[in-house]
Amino acid sequence: MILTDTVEAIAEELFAAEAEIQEIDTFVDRYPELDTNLAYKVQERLIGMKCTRQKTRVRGHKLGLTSVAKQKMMGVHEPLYGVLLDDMELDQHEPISLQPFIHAKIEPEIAFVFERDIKGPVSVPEVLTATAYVMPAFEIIDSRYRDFKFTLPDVIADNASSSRFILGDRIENIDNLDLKVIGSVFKKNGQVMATGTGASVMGHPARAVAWMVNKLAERGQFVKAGEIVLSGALTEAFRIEKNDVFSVGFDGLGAVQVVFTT
Ligand code: OOG
Ligand code: MG
Repeated sequence: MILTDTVEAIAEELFAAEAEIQEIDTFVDRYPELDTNLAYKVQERLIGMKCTRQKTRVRGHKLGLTSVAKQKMMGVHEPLYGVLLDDMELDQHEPISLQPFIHAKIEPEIAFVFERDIKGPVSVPEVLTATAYVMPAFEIIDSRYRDFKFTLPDVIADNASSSRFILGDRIENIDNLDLKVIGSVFKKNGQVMATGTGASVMGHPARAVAWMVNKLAERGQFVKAGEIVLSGALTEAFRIEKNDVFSVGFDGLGAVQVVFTT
């Protein structure tokens, strides 16, 4: 089979798995040609299908596996990136139904928005000076793969397990905030599940952003002004059960809380 057929077949299977809320087998054994590079091509094709068929648009980008906690949890020791779409955003004040998910998990993140386009090569200080504002955030991830298990090319193809995201209030002035040392407390139903600091994310969340921007540049892509970038979970992710309430509080960034139903 030629590579464009592989890309098309994998993207179709991933699209259907999400639409039908059905977990599927990973692809690396079935398509030995699926390496990281081809996997990003699948991701791009999958995003194209979603934009056309779901009439949605690109809203930003996400990083994944940028913390040791997440890399250990998933057994994948390299970061990756994916795309956020308009229809993935949920409101922090609306209860969230678990109906659309296969086996969703939730994780705390710091979100960035930039005042101008940023193209690689870019440094950490350049990312910070281009930042318009940051927000505390939750990401809901939902792997399309059986038992939430995958290799790096599989999870890249699956748009980095993207499913939904929830943003807190904006912090416009980050000059007096050191994102590296801010602490976060992640709670489920009032109980502390995990804590983290900005430094958990590749030493500094802006370093994760710079890493992605530089990777995007290799593919001729960039982050546009106004797009949202999720810099990756600070802690491990937790499985969401019906009626769970999750909150995350960050020093100096405020908090986000989300309530799930059935
Ligand atoms: C891959 C996505 C990881 C993060 O923030 O680490 C991610 C996964 O764990 O399913 O979004
Ligand atoms: Mg994440």
